[in-house]
Amino acid sequence: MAPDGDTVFGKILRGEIPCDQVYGDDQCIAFRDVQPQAPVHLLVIPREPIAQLAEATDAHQSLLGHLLLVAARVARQEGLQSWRTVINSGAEAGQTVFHLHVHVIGGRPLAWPPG
Ligand code: DGP
Repeated sequence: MAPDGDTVFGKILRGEIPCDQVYGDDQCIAFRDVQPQAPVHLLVIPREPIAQLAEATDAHQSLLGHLLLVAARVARQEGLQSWRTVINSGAEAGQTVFHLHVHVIGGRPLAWPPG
């Protein structure tokens, strides 16, 4: 994360770097992950720059629900009937971009538990 809290996803939201966007509304956008881990790998991000799920508060309850509903919407839009939603919170959990995001991963069999 940059010192001012900006991230690559902030740059995407401001249109400063391109993305393959598949959905957008007043609260969030969804776009294809640049390093896909499966045939379908989308990211749903809030327009509000919450750094990680650990920093979300009760004030974000509606937004967090909206992100999950959009995740399901874009998964179905991609033709998926089964998929995985993942939110990494914190570096040890694998979070690398500190702007809250929901991964939507599918299009192949997925093993469990994850590594
Ligand atoms: P995480 O490890 O949970 O923080 O996931 C971050 C994801 O963001 C990772 O799967 C790669 C993706 N990503 C990083 N930079 C970019 C970018 O510039 N564009 C897009 N589309 N995805 C990115």
